[in-house]
Amino acid sequence: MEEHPYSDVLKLHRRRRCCRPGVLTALLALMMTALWAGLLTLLLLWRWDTVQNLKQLEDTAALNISQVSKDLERYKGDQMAGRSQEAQALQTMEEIQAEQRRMKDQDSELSQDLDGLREDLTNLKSQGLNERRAALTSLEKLQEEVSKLWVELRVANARTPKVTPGKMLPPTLLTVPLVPTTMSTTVPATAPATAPTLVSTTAVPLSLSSTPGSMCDTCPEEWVSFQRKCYYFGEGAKRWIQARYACSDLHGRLVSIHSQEEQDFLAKYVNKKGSWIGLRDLNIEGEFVWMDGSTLDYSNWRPGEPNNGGEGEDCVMMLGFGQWNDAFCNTHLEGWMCERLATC
Ligand code: MMA
Ligand code: CA
Repeated sequence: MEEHPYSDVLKLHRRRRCCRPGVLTALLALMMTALWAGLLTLLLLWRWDTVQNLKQLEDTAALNISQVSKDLERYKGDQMAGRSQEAQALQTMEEIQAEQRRMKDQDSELSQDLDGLREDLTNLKSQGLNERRAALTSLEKLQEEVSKLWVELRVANARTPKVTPGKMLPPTLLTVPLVPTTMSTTVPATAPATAPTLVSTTAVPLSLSSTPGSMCDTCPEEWVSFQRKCYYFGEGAKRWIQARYACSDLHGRLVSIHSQEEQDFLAKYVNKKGSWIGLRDLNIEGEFVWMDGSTLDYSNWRPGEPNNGGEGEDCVMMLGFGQWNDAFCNTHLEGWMCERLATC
Protein backbone atom coordinates (compact mmCIF):
# COMPACT_ATOMS: atom_id res chain seq x y z
CA MET A 1 0.00 0.00 0.00
CA GLU A 2 1.43 3.37 -1.05
CA GLU A 3 0.97 6.57 0.84
CA HIS A 4 0.07 9.80 -0.78
CA PRO A 5 3.29 11.79 -1.39
CA TYR A 6 1.68 14.98 -0.05
CA SER A 7 0.86 13.30 3.20
CA ASP A 8 4.57 12.49 3.61
CA VAL A 9 5.54 16.13 2.90
CA LEU A 10 2.97 17.39 5.38
CA LYS A 11 4.25 14.98 7.96
CA LEU A 12 7.81 16.16 7.14
CA HIS A 13 6.66 19.68 7.50
CA ARG A 14 5.01 18.91 10.79
CA ARG A 15 8.06 16.98 11.86
CA ARG A 16 10.31 19.81 10.71
CA ARG A 17 8.48 21.85 13.03
CA CYS A 18 8.44 19.26 15.71
CA CYS A 19 11.44 16.91 14.92
CA ARG A 20 15.15 16.92 14.63
CA PRO A 21 17.38 16.64 11.49
CA GLY A 22 18.37 12.99 12.27
CA VAL A 23 14.82 11.90 12.21
CA LEU A 24 14.29 13.77 8.97
CA THR A 25 17.16 11.93 7.34
CA ALA A 26 15.79 8.68 8.56
CA LEU A 27 12.44 9.59 7.25
CA LEU A 28 13.97 10.51 3.90
CA ALA A 29 15.80 7.23 3.79
CA LEU A 30 12.62 5.44 4.56
CA MET A 31 10.86 7.29 1.87
CA MET A 32 13.59 6.44 -0.61
CA THR A 33 13.42 2.85 0.46
CA ALA A 34 9.68 2.85 0.00
CA LEU A 35 10.11 4.47 -3.36
CA TRP A 36 12.67 1.89 -4.40
CA ALA A 37 10.50 -0.89 -3.08
CA GLY A 38 7.63 0.46 -5.12
CA LEU A 39 9.77 0.72 -8.18
CA LEU A 40 11.12 -2.76 -7.60
CA THR A 41 7.61 -4.06 -7.17
CA LEU A 42 6.59 -2.33 -10.42
CA LEU A 43 9.63 -3.83 -12.12
CA LEU A 44 8.84 -7.24 -10.74
CA LEU A 45 5.24 -6.90 -11.78
CA TRP A 46 6.29 -5.84 -15.27
CA ARG A 47 8.74 -8.70 -15.46
CA TRP A 48 6.08 -11.18 -14.25
CA ASP A 49 3.72 -9.80 -16.86
CA THR A 50 6.40 -10.17 -19.50
CA VAL A 51 7.15 -13.70 -18.35
CA GLN A 52 3.46 -14.48 -18.48
CA ASN A 53 3.24 -13.02 -21.97
CA LEU A 54 6.28 -14.96 -23.00
CA LYS A 55 4.80 -18.12 -21.58
CA GLN A 56 1.58 -17.45 -23.45
CA LEU A 57 3.57 -16.83 -26.62
CA GLU A 58 5.53 -20.01 -26.06
CA ASP A 59 2.31 -21.96 -25.56
CA THR A 60 0.81 -20.46 -28.71
CA ALA A 61 4.01 -21.18 -30.59
CA ALA A 62 4.05 -24.76 -29.30
CA LEU A 63 0.40 -25.10 -30.23
CA ASN A 64 1.11 -23.70 -33.70
CA ILE A 65 4.12 -25.94 -34.09
CA SER A 66 2.09 -29.01 -33.15
CA GLN A 67 -0.67 -27.87 -35.51
CA VAL A 68 1.86 -27.35 -38.33
CA SER A 69 3.51 -30.69 -37.67
CA LYS A 70 0.08 -32.34 -37.64
CA ASP A 71 -0.71 -30.63 -40.97
CA LEU A 72 2.66 -31.72 -42.26
CA GLU A 73 1.97 -35.29 -41.26
CA ARG A 74 -1.45 -35.16 -42.83
CA TYR A 75 0.09 -33.68 -45.97
CA LYS A 76 2.73 -36.42 -45.94
CA GLY A 77 -0.01 -39.02 -45.55
CA ASP A 78 -1.94 -37.47 -48.43
CA GLN A 79 1.20 -37.43 -50.52
CA MET A 80 1.85 -41.09 -49.74
CA ALA A 81 -1.73 -41.98 -50.62
CA GLY A 82 -1.38 -39.98 -53.85
CA ARG A 83 1.81 -41.78 -54.65
CA SER A 84 0.29 -45.19 -54.04
CA GLN A 85 -2.71 -44.19 -56.17
CA GLU A 86 -0.31 -43.03 -58.87
CA ALA A 87 1.56 -46.33 -58.68
CA GLN A 88 -1.74 -48.18 -58.86
CA ALA A 89 -2.82 -46.13 -61.89
CA LEU A 90 0.53 -46.82 -63.51
CA GLN A 91 0.11 -50.52 -62.89
CA THR A 92 -3.42 -50.45 -64.31
CA MET A 93 -2.13 -48.58 -67.34
CA GLU A 94 0.61 -51.15 -67.86
CA GLU A 95 -1.98 -53.91 -67.56
CA ILE A 96 -4.17 -52.16 -70.13
CA GLN A 97 -1.19 -51.76 -72.45
CA ALA A 98 -0.31 -55.44 -72.07
CA GLU A 99 -3.95 -56.33 -72.78
CA GLN A 100 -3.89 -54.08 -75.82
CA ARG A 101 -0.73 -55.78 -77.07
CA ARG A 102 -2.32 -59.18 -76.52
CA MET A 103 -5.43 -58.07 -78.40
CA LYS A 104 -3.30 -56.76 -81.26
CA ASP A 105 -1.52 -60.09 -81.46
CA GLN A 106 -4.86 -61.87 -81.46
CA ASP A 107 -6.12 -59.44 -84.09
CA SER A 108 -3.19 -60.09 -86.40
CA GLU A 109 -3.59 -63.81 -85.81
CA LEU A 110 -7.27 -63.55 -86.65
CA SER A 111 -6.61 -61.50 -89.77
CA GLN A 112 -4.04 -64.10 -90.81
CA ASP A 113 -6.63 -66.82 -90.29
CA LEU A 114 -9.12 -64.74 -92.25
CA ASP A 115 -6.63 -64.30 -95.09
CA GLY A 116 -6.06 -68.04 -95.07
CA LEU A 117 -9.79 -68.67 -95.14
CA ARG A 118 -10.23 -66.18 -97.96
CA GLU A 119 -7.48 -67.86 -99.90
CA ASP A 120 -9.11 -71.24 -99.30
CA LEU A 121 -12.43 -69.83 -100.43
CA THR A 122 -10.89 -68.38 -103.58
CA ASN A 123 -9.19 -71.70 -104.27
CA LEU A 124 -12.44 -73.54 -103.68
CA LYS A 125 -14.30 -71.09 -105.90
CA SER A 126 -11.81 -71.36 -108.72
CA GLN A 127 -11.75 -75.13 -108.26
CA GLY A 128 -15.56 -75.11 -108.44
CA LEU A 129 -15.49 -72.91 -111.50
CA ASN A 130 -12.91 -75.11 -113.18
CA GLU A 131 -14.95 -78.20 -112.38
CA ARG A 132 -18.04 -76.50 -113.70
CA ARG A 133 -16.29 -75.53 -116.89
CA ALA A 134 -14.90 -79.01 -117.27
CA ALA A 135 -18.43 -80.37 -116.77
CA LEU A 136 -19.76 -77.92 -119.33
CA THR A 137 -17.11 -78.97 -121.81
CA SER A 138 -17.96 -82.64 -121.22
CA LEU A 139 -21.60 -81.79 -121.65
CA GLU A 140 -20.86 -80.03 -124.91
CA LYS A 141 -18.92 -83.09 -126.09
CA LEU A 142 -21.78 -85.30 -125.04
CA GLN A 143 -24.21 -83.12 -126.87
CA GLU A 144 -22.00 -83.28 -129.93
CA GLU A 145 -22.18 -87.06 -129.71
CA VAL A 146 -25.95 -86.92 -129.31
CA SER A 147 -26.09 -84.58 -132.24
CA LYS A 148 -24.05 -87.05 -134.34
CA LEU A 149 -26.34 -89.87 -133.29
CA TRP A 150 -29.35 -87.71 -134.09
CA VAL A 151 -27.95 -87.01 -137.54
CA GLU A 152 -27.36 -90.72 -138.06
CA LEU A 153 -30.87 -91.45 -136.88
CA ARG A 154 -32.30 -88.90 -139.27
CA VAL A 155 -30.32 -90.41 -142.13
CA ALA A 156 -31.56 -93.87 -141.18
CA ASN A 157 -35.13 -92.53 -140.94
CA ALA A 158 -34.79 -90.95 -144.37
CA ARG A 159 -33.92 -94.39 -145.70
CA THR A 160 -36.95 -96.01 -143.95
CA PRO A 161 -39.99 -93.83 -144.80
CA LYS A 162 -42.25 -95.90 -142.53
CA VAL A 163 -41.19 -93.89 -139.51
CA THR A 164 -43.41 -90.88 -139.00
CA PRO A 165 -41.65 -87.51 -138.41
CA GLY A 166 -43.24 -87.10 -134.96
CA LYS A 167 -41.59 -90.30 -133.77
CA MET A 168 -38.19 -89.53 -135.21
CA LEU A 169 -36.86 -87.63 -132.26
CA PRO A 170 -37.51 -88.58 -128.70
CA PRO A 171 -39.00 -85.50 -126.98
CA THR A 172 -36.21 -85.60 -124.42
CA LEU A 173 -33.67 -84.74 -127.11
CA LEU A 174 -35.56 -81.65 -128.10
CA THR A 175 -35.32 -80.34 -124.59
CA VAL A 176 -31.79 -81.37 -123.76
CA PRO A 177 -31.09 -79.71 -120.42
CA LEU A 178 -28.71 -76.77 -120.06
CA VAL A 179 -27.42 -76.23 -123.59
CA PRO A 180 -30.00 -76.91 -126.23
CA THR A 181 -28.33 -74.18 -128.28
CA THR A 182 -25.36 -76.35 -129.07
CA MET A 183 -27.55 -78.99 -130.62
CA SER A 184 -27.70 -79.53 -134.29
CA THR A 185 -31.23 -80.82 -134.44
CA THR A 186 -31.48 -81.53 -138.10
CA VAL A 187 -29.59 -82.69 -141.09
CA PRO A 188 -29.01 -80.20 -143.89
CA ALA A 189 -31.19 -80.85 -146.96
CA THR A 190 -28.06 -81.72 -148.89
CA ALA A 191 -26.83 -84.15 -146.25
CA PRO A 192 -25.14 -87.24 -147.57
CA ALA A 193 -26.60 -90.64 -146.80
CA THR A 194 -23.80 -91.34 -144.37
CA ALA A 195 -23.27 -89.40 -141.14
CA PRO A 196 -21.64 -86.03 -141.87
CA THR A 197 -18.23 -85.21 -140.46
CA LEU A 198 -18.64 -82.66 -137.72
CA VAL A 199 -16.14 -79.96 -136.80
CA SER A 200 -13.37 -81.33 -134.66
CA THR A 201 -13.65 -78.55 -132.03
CA THR A 202 -15.75 -79.10 -128.94
CA ALA A 203 -17.96 -76.25 -130.12
CA VAL A 204 -20.87 -77.15 -132.36
CA PRO A 205 -22.30 -74.55 -134.73
CA LEU A 206 -25.98 -73.87 -134.41
CA SER A 207 -27.79 -75.48 -137.26
CA LEU A 208 -30.95 -73.70 -138.27
CA SER A 209 -32.10 -76.06 -140.97
CA SER A 210 -34.75 -77.77 -138.89
CA THR A 211 -37.66 -79.85 -140.08
CA PRO A 212 -39.34 -77.95 -142.91
CA GLY A 213 -42.43 -76.14 -141.74
CA SER A 214 -41.64 -76.48 -138.02
CA MET A 215 -41.88 -73.34 -135.89
CA CYS A 216 -38.77 -73.34 -133.72
CA ASP A 217 -39.04 -69.97 -132.02
CA THR A 218 -39.55 -70.73 -128.34
CA CYS A 219 -37.10 -68.78 -126.18
CA PRO A 220 -36.58 -68.51 -122.44
CA GLU A 221 -37.76 -65.39 -120.66
CA GLU A 222 -35.69 -62.27 -121.38
CA TRP A 223 -34.35 -63.79 -124.60
CA VAL A 224 -35.44 -62.41 -127.99
CA SER A 225 -36.35 -64.85 -130.74
CA PHE A 226 -35.12 -64.29 -134.31
CA GLN A 227 -34.95 -66.84 -137.12
CA ARG A 228 -34.95 -69.91 -134.84
CA LYS A 229 -32.30 -68.53 -132.51
CA CYS A 230 -32.75 -66.80 -129.18
CA TYR A 231 -30.63 -63.78 -128.29
CA TYR A 232 -29.78 -62.30 -124.91
CA PHE A 233 -28.37 -58.79 -124.75
CA GLY A 234 -26.25 -58.63 -121.61
CA GLU A 235 -25.52 -55.32 -119.94
CA GLY A 236 -22.74 -54.66 -117.42
CA ALA A 237 -19.00 -54.05 -117.78
CA LYS A 238 -17.20 -57.24 -118.82
CA ARG A 239 -14.01 -58.32 -120.52
CA TRP A 240 -14.47 -60.57 -123.54
CA ILE A 241 -13.71 -63.75 -121.54
CA GLN A 242 -16.10 -62.70 -118.76
CA ALA A 243 -18.80 -62.08 -121.37
CA ARG A 244 -18.14 -65.55 -122.77
CA TYR A 245 -18.61 -67.12 -119.32
CA ALA A 246 -21.68 -64.96 -118.66
CA CYS A 247 -23.25 -66.40 -121.83
CA SER A 248 -22.32 -69.96 -120.93
CA ASP A 249 -23.78 -69.39 -117.43
CA LEU A 250 -27.02 -68.54 -119.25
CA HIS A 251 -26.70 -71.77 -121.26
CA GLY A 252 -25.79 -69.87 -124.39
CA ARG A 253 -22.65 -68.57 -126.09
CA LEU A 254 -21.43 -65.31 -127.59
CA VAL A 255 -23.18 -64.69 -130.90
CA SER A 256 -21.99 -65.80 -134.34
CA ILE A 257 -23.30 -63.70 -137.21
CA HIS A 258 -23.89 -65.30 -140.58
CA SER A 259 -26.11 -62.99 -142.57
CA GLN A 260 -27.00 -59.36 -143.19
CA GLU A 261 -30.46 -59.99 -141.67
CA GLU A 262 -28.96 -61.35 -138.49
CA GLN A 263 -26.50 -58.41 -138.42
CA ASP A 264 -29.34 -55.89 -138.92
CA PHE A 265 -31.39 -57.55 -136.19
CA LEU A 266 -28.48 -57.51 -133.72
CA ALA A 267 -27.52 -53.91 -134.59
CA LYS A 268 -30.90 -52.84 -133.21
CA TYR A 269 -29.93 -54.17 -129.77
CA VAL A 270 -26.23 -53.31 -129.64
CA ASN A 271 -25.02 -51.27 -126.67
CA LYS A 272 -24.30 -47.71 -127.77
CA LYS A 273 -20.72 -48.05 -126.48
CA GLY A 274 -20.29 -51.44 -128.12
CA SER A 275 -21.00 -55.11 -127.35
CA TRP A 276 -18.79 -58.22 -127.43
CA ILE A 277 -19.56 -60.85 -130.08
CA GLY A 278 -18.22 -64.40 -130.38
CA LEU A 279 -15.41 -63.73 -132.84
CA ARG A 280 -11.66 -63.63 -132.13
CA ASP A 281 -8.23 -64.31 -133.60
CA LEU A 282 -6.43 -65.52 -130.51
CA ASN A 283 -4.39 -68.39 -131.94
CA ILE A 284 -3.27 -67.06 -135.31
CA GLU A 285 -3.15 -63.32 -135.80
CA GLY A 286 -5.63 -62.26 -138.46
CA GLU A 287 -7.40 -65.64 -138.55
CA PHE A 288 -10.76 -64.91 -137.01
CA VAL A 289 -12.91 -67.80 -135.78
CA TRP A 290 -16.41 -67.89 -134.33
CA MET A 291 -16.66 -69.40 -130.87
CA ASP A 292 -19.14 -72.02 -132.06
CA GLY A 293 -16.63 -73.24 -134.66
CA SER A 294 -18.68 -72.03 -137.61
CA THR A 295 -16.90 -70.51 -140.59
CA LEU A 296 -16.54 -66.78 -141.10
CA ASP A 297 -18.96 -66.55 -144.02
CA TYR A 298 -20.15 -63.03 -143.31
CA SER A 299 -18.44 -59.93 -141.90
CA ASN A 300 -19.28 -56.32 -141.23
CA TRP A 301 -15.93 -54.71 -140.37
CA ARG A 302 -15.65 -51.00 -139.96
CA PRO A 303 -13.40 -49.63 -142.74
CA GLY A 304 -9.79 -49.93 -141.56
CA GLU A 305 -10.58 -52.84 -139.22
CA PRO A 306 -9.39 -55.29 -138.12
CA ASN A 307 -6.15 -53.42 -137.42
CA ASN A 308 -4.83 -55.28 -134.33
CA GLY A 309 -4.14 -51.83 -132.85
CA GLY A 310 -2.42 -50.87 -129.60
CA GLU A 311 -1.12 -53.77 -127.50
CA GLY A 312 -2.79 -56.26 -129.82
CA GLU A 313 -6.50 -56.72 -130.43
CA ASP A 314 -7.82 -60.29 -130.63
CA CYS A 315 -11.46 -59.94 -129.63
CA VAL A 316 -14.24 -58.57 -131.76
CA MET A 317 -16.89 -56.09 -130.72
CA MET A 318 -19.90 -54.67 -132.50
CA LEU A 319 -19.57 -50.90 -132.37
CA GLY A 320 -22.56 -48.76 -131.32
CA PHE A 321 -23.62 -48.29 -134.92
CA GLY A 322 -23.31 -51.97 -135.85
CA GLN A 323 -19.94 -52.29 -137.57
CA TRP A 324 -17.23 -54.54 -136.16
CA ASN A 325 -13.87 -53.70 -134.65
CA ASP A 326 -11.13 -55.90 -133.25
CA ALA A 327 -10.46 -54.66 -129.70
CA PHE A 328 -8.18 -55.36 -126.73
CA CYS A 329 -9.77 -58.43 -125.06
CA ASN A 330 -9.36 -56.99 -121.54
CA THR A 331 -11.41 -53.91 -122.37
CA HIS A 332 -14.51 -53.73 -120.20
CA LEU A 333 -17.46 -53.39 -122.56
CA GLU A 334 -20.91 -52.61 -121.23
CA GLY A 335 -22.67 -54.87 -123.72
CA TRP A 336 -22.36 -58.56 -124.75
CA MET A 337 -24.61 -60.61 -126.95
CA CYS A 338 -25.45 -64.26 -126.32
CA GLU A 339 -27.34 -66.73 -128.46
CA ARG A 340 -28.86 -70.19 -128.14
CA LEU A 341 -31.06 -72.27 -130.33
CA ALA A 342 -34.80 -71.71 -130.10
CA THR A 343 -36.82 -74.77 -129.21
CA CYS A 344 -39.65 -76.06 -131.34
C1 MMA B 1 -9.30 -47.43 -131.03
C2 MMA B 1 -9.65 -48.89 -130.80
C3 MMA B 1 -9.14 -49.71 -131.94
C4 MMA B 1 -9.59 -49.13 -133.25
C5 MMA B 1 -9.23 -47.67 -133.34
C6 MMA B 1 -9.79 -47.05 -134.60
C7 MMA B 1 -7.48 -45.99 -130.77
O1 MMA B 1 -7.93 -47.28 -130.85
O2 MMA B 1 -11.05 -49.01 -130.72
O3 MMA B 1 -9.58 -51.03 -131.84
O4 MMA B 1 -9.06 -49.87 -134.30
O5 MMA B 1 -9.74 -46.98 -132.26
O6 MMA B 1 -9.41 -45.72 -134.72
CA1 CA C 1 -9.23 -52.36 -133.95
